[in-house]
Amino acid sequence: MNALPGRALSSDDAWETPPRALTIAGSDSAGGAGMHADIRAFLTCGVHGMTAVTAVTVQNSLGVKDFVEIPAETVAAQIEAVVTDIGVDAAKTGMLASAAIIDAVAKTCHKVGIGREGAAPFVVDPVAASMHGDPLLHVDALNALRDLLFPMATLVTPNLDEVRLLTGVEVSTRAQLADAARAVHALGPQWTLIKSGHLTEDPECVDLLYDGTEFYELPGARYDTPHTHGGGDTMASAITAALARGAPMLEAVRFGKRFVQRAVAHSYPLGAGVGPVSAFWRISTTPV
Ligand code: PXL
Repeated sequence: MNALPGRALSSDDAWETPPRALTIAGSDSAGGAGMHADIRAFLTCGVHGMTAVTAVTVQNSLGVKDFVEIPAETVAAQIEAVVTDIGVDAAKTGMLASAAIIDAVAKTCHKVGIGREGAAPFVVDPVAASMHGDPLLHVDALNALRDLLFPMATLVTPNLDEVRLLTGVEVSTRAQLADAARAVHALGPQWTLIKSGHLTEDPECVDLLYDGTEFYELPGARYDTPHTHGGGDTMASAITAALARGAPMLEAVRFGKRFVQRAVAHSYPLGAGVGPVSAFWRISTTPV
């Protein structure tokens, strides 16, 4: 279970640079989701994490109160600064907030070699809203996400709300996941992962991966906890970390699924609302 796809980090590698991953995402002041979750997943997967911050949210466990966007040129400049100096083995997106930011991210990623035509795999998690339903993407940015980013993506990872927003396909049973996967795949990504966490009537949580030819079912347990804040971000980040370590897609997605399951099993309450999933399971919490 603990095995991580890709190259091993042993004590012999102590002075070796680990694989590098970039998250293009928003900050969550409560530390549960967004770039905070991404960096935690990267770290616990043995990957050096870098960030291009897109927005700063004002939130706690009860919801997102407000957010300010980072200027699109600054988002682009962050990506270019780190990739041209440090390099990148895989990248992912989270909250992108606006069409202007998506446009800048698409152009810059293309320029620096992130995405289907480039060397670095690109995981696009099409974050549209928080789990409380607070919007994290302007409605007029959906077209930009669909038209500019999806065709560049090595993998897209929508949940069922995002599938409905992006394609109009409604899913209420496990059997309909394949329709969702076909509809999302038609938007141009190389691989599509449909997450079924929102099928709460289903006793299991079976996600579906599709490459345009084959469907791969990813079975998993469904945990009875309200504390799932940051679950989608954590899964996409664990997949990105495995890709950065050189794992093939199927292995990386299977790893991401196992990683997020353990994180949900170790989720904890925080504040008066919804707590986060936890990457603590991968590290020791024994005091020094
Ligand atoms: O989990 C989606 C997400 C992504 N990014 C940020 C968030 C959230 C959910 O609240 O706040 C910044």
